[in-house]
Amino acid sequence: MPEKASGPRALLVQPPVYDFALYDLFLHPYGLLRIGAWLEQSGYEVELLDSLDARRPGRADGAGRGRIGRSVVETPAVLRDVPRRYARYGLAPDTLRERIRNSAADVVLLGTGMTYWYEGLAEIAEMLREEMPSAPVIAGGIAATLTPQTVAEAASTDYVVRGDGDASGGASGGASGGASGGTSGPALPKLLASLGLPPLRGPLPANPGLSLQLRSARLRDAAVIRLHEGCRGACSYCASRLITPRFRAGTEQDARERIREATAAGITTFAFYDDALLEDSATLLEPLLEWVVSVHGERRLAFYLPNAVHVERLTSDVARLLYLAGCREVRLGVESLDEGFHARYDRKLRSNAIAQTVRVLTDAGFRGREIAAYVLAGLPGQTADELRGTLGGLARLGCAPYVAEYSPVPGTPLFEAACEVSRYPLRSEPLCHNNSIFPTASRTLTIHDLWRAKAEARVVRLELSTR
Ligand code: B12
Repeated sequence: MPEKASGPRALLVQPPVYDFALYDLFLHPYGLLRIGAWLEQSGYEVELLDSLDARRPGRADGAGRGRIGRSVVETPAVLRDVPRRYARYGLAPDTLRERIRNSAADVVLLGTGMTYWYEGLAEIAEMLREEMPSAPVIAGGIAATLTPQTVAEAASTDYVVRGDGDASGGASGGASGGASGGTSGPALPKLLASLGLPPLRGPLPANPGLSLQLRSARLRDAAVIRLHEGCRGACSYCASRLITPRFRAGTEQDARERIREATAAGITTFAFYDDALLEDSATLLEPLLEWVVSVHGERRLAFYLPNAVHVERLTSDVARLLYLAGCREVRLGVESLDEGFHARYDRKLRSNAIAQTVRVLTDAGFRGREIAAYVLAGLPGQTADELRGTLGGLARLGCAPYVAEYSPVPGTPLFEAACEVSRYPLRSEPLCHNNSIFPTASRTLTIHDLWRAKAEARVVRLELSTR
C-alpha cells in the first residue's frame, strides 16, 4: 500500500481516447490543470496522470504537436459502416493501472473532452474503482458539461460537475449527485466539503498549474494560454455558450504571468485556446503582444492559434503585433465564403471581409501557408457546390484551407436539424458526434464530396508551402 501523505491528496486524470484519428495539436487538459492549481492553492498535494503521455517516437515536432501511440481495437457496432480503423490512444492499460495503484489519492478529478470520447472515461473509471475503491471520482470538463448523463454512466460516478465548478465564475457551475451543492453556490468546493475533504480556498485561478503540466513529457514543449472565456457570438453550430454562458474577459496581468512562468521553465511555444481571442484586442491582446516583443524581442517566442480567430476583427495593428511577437500561423474562422451560409448559421462574416484580412496579414509579413482558414463541412442544408466554391475562393486568395467536418453538439441550436439529416442516432449515442465519421453526410453533401474537398484542400496547402 502506498504511504499516505499528511495533507489531502488529489489525482487529476486525463483519460485515454478511443477514436478513428487523433492528432495532438496542443491537446492539453487545460481546464483540469486549472482545477489542479485551485487544489494546490488550497493545500492539496496534486498528482497528474496524463493517459495520453505516449508520444510515438520520432512523431513529435518539438513544438508541442505530434502523434500519440495507439492500438487498433474493435469498432463499436453503431460505427461499423465507417471504413476506417478504430483505435485506443494512450499509455498501455497495465501502465495506467500501475500508476493508479501507486497513488495514495483521497479524491480523483477526472477530466472529460469531446462528447464522443466516453469509452476512455469508462475504461479508466473501472481501473480507478478496482485499484482505489475508497477514493471518490469527480468528473468535470467539456463532456461533463455538455452530456452529464452519459459521463455519469460511463464514469460510474454520482459526482459530475458542470461548468467550472465555481459559481462565482459562470451560470453553468453546478454539480449533480451525492450531497453536492446543486446548481447554485460554488459546486466543487461544496462537493469536496460534503465528501469530508478540505474546502477549496480563494477563487478559481485564471491559469493552469505549470508544475503539474511539466510532469507529463508530452506537455512540456508548449503552454496553452487563454485570454478570455467564452464568446459573445451565437453561432448555431457552436457549443461555446453552453460551456461558458457569459463571456468573461481575462486580464493582461494573468496572461503575462502565464508567459513569464512558462518561459522561466524553458517553454517558448504558446497556443491560444480562446473562442474569441480578438475580442477587445486593443485593450488586452495588443498590449500583451507589445509586452512580449519588448521583453523577448521580435519573433523569439512562437504563438499558434489552433482554435482560429474572427476574420473581421483582425485589424492591421493586431496582424503586425501577432507577426512581431512570433505567431507562426494565423488560422482564420472563415467556415464559408458563401453569404447564404453566414446568414443561416452564424452571422459572423461578410464574404468580402476575408480578402481584406488576407491583405492585412500579407502586409504584416505572413506568407504562404502561414495564412490558413478553417472551412466547415456538413452543416444541415449545406451543398457540395458551396463547399467547392469556398475552397476555390480561398485558393485564389492565397489562403491555406483546412476542411473541418461538423461535429453536432447537443444543446446547440443546430443539433435538432443535424439529427434530422444524420444516418446515425445522434440523440441517443454520443459516439456519433464524432467529426471523423462525417455524421451529417447528406444527398446535398456526400462523404465522397467531403473526401474530394479534403484532397483539394491538401493540394492547395502543398502549393502554398512552396511560396
Ligand atoms: C482548444 C480546442 C480544440 C483544439 C484542441 C483539441 C483538444 N482535444 O483539446 C483543437 C483546435 C485541436 C480542437 C479540435 C477539435 N475540436 Co475543439 N475545442 C477547443 C476548445 C476551444 C477549448 C477546449 C478546452 O480545453 N477548453 C478549456 C476548458 C475545459 O477549460 P475551462 O473552461 O477553464 O475548464 C473549466 C471547466 O470545464 C471545469 N473543468 C474542466 N475540467 C474539469 C475536470 C474536473 C474534474 C472538474 C471538477 C472540472 C473541470 O473547470 C475548469 C476551470 O475553469 C473548445 C471550446 C471551448 N470553449 O471549450 C472546442 C471544442 C471542445 N471542440 C469541439 C470540436 C467540434 C472540435 C473538432 C471536432 C473540430 C473539427 N470539426 O475538426 C476537433 C476535434 C479534434 C480532436 N479529435 O481532438 C467542440 C466539442 C465537440 C464535441 N462533440 O464534444 C467544442 C466544444 C467547440 C465548439 N465550439 O462547439 N479543438
